[in-house]
Amino acid sequence: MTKKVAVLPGDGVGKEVTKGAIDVLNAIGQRFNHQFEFSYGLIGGAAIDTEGVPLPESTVAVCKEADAVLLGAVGGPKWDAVPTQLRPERGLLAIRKELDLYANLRPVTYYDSLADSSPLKKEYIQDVDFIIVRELTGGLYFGKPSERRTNGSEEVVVDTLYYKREEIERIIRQAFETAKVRRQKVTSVDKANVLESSRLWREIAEEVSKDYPEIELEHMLVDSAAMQLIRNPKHFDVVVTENMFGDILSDEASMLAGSLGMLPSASLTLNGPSLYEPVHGSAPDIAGQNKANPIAAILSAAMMLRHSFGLEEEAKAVEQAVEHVLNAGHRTADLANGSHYLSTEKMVEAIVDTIAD
Ligand code: GGG
Repeated sequence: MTKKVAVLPGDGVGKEVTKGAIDVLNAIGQRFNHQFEFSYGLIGGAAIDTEGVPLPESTVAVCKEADAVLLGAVGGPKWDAVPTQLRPERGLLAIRKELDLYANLRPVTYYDSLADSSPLKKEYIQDVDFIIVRELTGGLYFGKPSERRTNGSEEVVVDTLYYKREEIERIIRQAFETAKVRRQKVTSVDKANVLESSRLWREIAEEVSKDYPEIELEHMLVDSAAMQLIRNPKHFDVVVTENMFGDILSDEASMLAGSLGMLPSASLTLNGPSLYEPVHGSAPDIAGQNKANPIAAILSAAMMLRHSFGLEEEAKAVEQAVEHVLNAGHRTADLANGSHYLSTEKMVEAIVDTIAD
């Protein structure tokens, strides 16, 4: 099988971790006799520096010609003074909109050998296994108006939480479809005691659930969900929520897995290429130091094999190789608790060698 992968390394550690994911895809190609062809595009600060915009048209074209997209990370203090509409993060939002990547799947998996890396006690986190299904192309991050104004002598700001019914329905349907092949439970997270958008969200969740009688649906307010994720994370199977709540809750949930460097994601569309990226950002404090954890990017590549190419055995081979190296005691700096750690490249090498064995 030959597949075209568009690679958007972005900024900071994005470049280092995407390189690791490509090495792993090539190792999978060798072992299972597939060919991955890589083409490259600029996004984020790297694109601002050379093209003056965070998402050049040439990058969109590279993505649309590919079977899937692998993205690193965007952002960094270098672009802090850039106007909001031109910030590196705008590139991320724009590519999501361009490719209609409405469903962001963020699995949170517990690795037994990483129990000591989490600030939480092993008894709370052991066997945690849930997935956050985050709506990715609507809500506060996209609603208009989003601006600063002066109202007489007052400076005011406005952001708009806007959703169409069909946007809510399709993400909730995705959550139920995801739950079908898991433990058959959906937790719909909202703020229905305050927000009108959440009241509609809840109504639609109830409507969609009628098509899935075998699946349990519960509603949870986002503040309560933030607490329950720490208090009783094993309670969750599939968590579905709007864009900003999902962004915040998944960073919180990463602590259950030991580090943000462990969380992969898939951003799925119904038509065209889907996109795969680590949940973490560009980590400017360690960029260029060969110190970043490449596992989130590598596990994102595994999600690409599964969701875009239907290569389940290959995806499992990557996930098993990651588990194997962690069980063997290999750690990057974020997981090492101050003791000896591997560089990004050495961690990639350990995973590639395991796949090749
Ligand atoms: N790899 C993900 C990344 O670069 N994250 C930075 C960021 O600004 N994320 C916001 C979001 O995911 O909505």
